[in-house]
Parts: sequence; structure tokens; C-alpha cells
Amino acid sequence: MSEKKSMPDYSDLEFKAGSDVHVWDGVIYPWFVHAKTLDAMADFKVRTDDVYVVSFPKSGTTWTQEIVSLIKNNGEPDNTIKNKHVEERVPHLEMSTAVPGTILYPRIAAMPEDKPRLIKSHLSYQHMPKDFLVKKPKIVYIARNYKDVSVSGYSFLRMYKAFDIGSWKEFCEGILMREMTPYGPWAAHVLGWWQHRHDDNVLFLKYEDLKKDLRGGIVRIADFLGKDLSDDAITKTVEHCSFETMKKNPMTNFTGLDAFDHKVAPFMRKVLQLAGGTGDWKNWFTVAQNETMTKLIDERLYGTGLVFDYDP
Ligand code: PPS
Repeated sequence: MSEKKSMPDYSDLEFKAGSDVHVWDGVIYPWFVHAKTLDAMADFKVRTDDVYVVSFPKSGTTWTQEIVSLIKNNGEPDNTIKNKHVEERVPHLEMSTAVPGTILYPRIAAMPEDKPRLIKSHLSYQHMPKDFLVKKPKIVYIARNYKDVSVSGYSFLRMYKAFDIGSWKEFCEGILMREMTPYGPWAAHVLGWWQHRHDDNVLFLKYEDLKKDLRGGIVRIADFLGKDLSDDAITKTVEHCSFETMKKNPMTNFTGLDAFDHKVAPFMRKVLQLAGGTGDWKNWFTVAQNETMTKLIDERLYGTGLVFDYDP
């Protein structure tokens, strides 16, 4: 049996650079985002009609990817949707490990005639491809409260067969509270995009709102993308993108991914036994951890106008 690697010690980043995590332009990146890929963002050709789904990891990215994919297909979950994984329909811009040695995700190069191209990214505003500021493609940004993001992220990393992520206490206090997360601090990420929420090409959404009113969220996204969907098409999109349907769907639930031990935790968790996907953090945070986290979030978001729901 191969030995599990411990998670990197983030306090020692200079010495870990180039291994499991690395720092690029002051931001911590995970092993699957290579520095060369990030360098290549300077030359990546954005198209005006591209649509990007952007988020801090674990914020509802896959959900939003599936929604934009369905909207593009007029709400029709036909064979192009049923037989193609969401990560192929809406590929991850900066994912560097799909084919070792390639700089940009080959799936993006493989979709030249696909209009609009639908692309996923976890990049912060300032690390988006340079051409993005010129072409101003549409961006659907999805944000989720840091406490549920934290728990979702911990569960996700626990699934990796190759890593021993350690205890919740270690992860929460050593990484989350110190804001040493891959893709940079959560607050910097969401606030970087929040500052651009009034830009014509940016739609800023929250996971918690989508959970409360999926139909309303889908209508907002369709309007933003300039898609005039019939009521029937919206209803089909709602059904297809519900938690229950996506959890059963191998094209969205990542059950096919060998790198994960799906017995440890499914990609789409039990959350769902709660009224929504909000509030599972209460099952993980101790009273003291919650106090520290609340203080941290309050300090970071103070005066920005950005607030989150923490209850289902
Ligand atoms: S990733 O790996 O960064 O792309 O993860 P991401 O897709 O951003 O986030 C995964 C969480 O989103 C939840 N999810 C959903 N919630 C409600 N409804 C639907 N349809 C849905 N689809 C995915 C998923 O369950 C993960 O949250 P947790 O809390 O871990 O279950």
C-alpha cells in the first residue's frame, strides 16, 4: 500500500514551493495549478462571448457550471449533457494536471467552435487572464459563506487518497483561521470580485440565495446571459440542477474520479439532510473556533456591504 503524504506545512511555504502547494504572485496555489499555467494567463485569448463561472473553491462552482450548461442548452438535458461530464462541458481554466506537460487545459483548446465557450475558474480578479479586462466576457461569480466553505473544503481534501489531511482542529486552526488557503484568503477572493459586482459583465451570486430560490437564481443567470428561456425550460433546468438530481448524476457527482476515496465523504455531502446546503458548519466548529472565525469574517467584511447567511 502506498504511504499517504501529510498535508503540506503551510507555515513553511518558502521551502515547500514547487511541491504540493506553491506561491505565485503572493498567492498560494494548489498542486494542480502550475506556475507555468498561471504565467500563460498573460497570453490566454479570451473571447467576448465566453462565459466564465468563477468562485473560491467549494462555493457551488459545479452547481453553477451545470446551471449555465443547461441554460446554454435551453434547459434540455439531452445526450450532449447526459453523456459528457460537467468538467468537459465547462472545463477548468487553470487546471494543469489533466494532461501532464500541457500548459492550458487541453479541453479548452478542444472547444474552438463551441459558442459560447463555458469555462470554470477559481482565479481571483487580479489573476484572471489579462485579455479578460479587454474582452470583458460574462462572469457568473458564486460566493458562499466561509464557514460552510471551510467544512466543504475539509471534507473534499479528506477524500484524496494521496493525502492525510489531519484532524479538523489542525485544518481549521492551522490553515483556515490563518487564511493560508489555496487560491488565497477567502475574504480577499470574494471581496476582489464583490468590488466589481456592478460591472456590466459581472453577476455576483451567493450560494445561500441559490439554495433558497433555485428557480429565481436560474432566471437571473439566464437574463444575465441574454437567454430567453420558456417556463418549461426553466422548470427542466431547476429539476436537473436540484441537489437530489445532481447527487445521483455521475456527470456531476464526481463518483468516477479515482483520486478520491468516496467512502470517506461524497463530493456532494449529506448537507442535504439539513434544509439546504447551508449550516453544516455547526456540526464541525467548536464554540471557540466559531467565535474566532466569526470575528475574523466580521473584521474582513466590515464596511463592505457583503453579508452571508449562516443558517439553513
Ligand atoms: S469545487 O471542488 O471547488 O469545484 O467544489 P464546488 O462545486 O465549488 O462546491 C462543492 C459544494 O457544492 C455543493 N453542491 C450543491 N449544493 C446544492 N445544490 C446543488 N445542486 C449542488 N451541487 C453541488 C456540494 O454538495 C458541495 O458542498 P458540500 O457542503 O461539501 O456538500
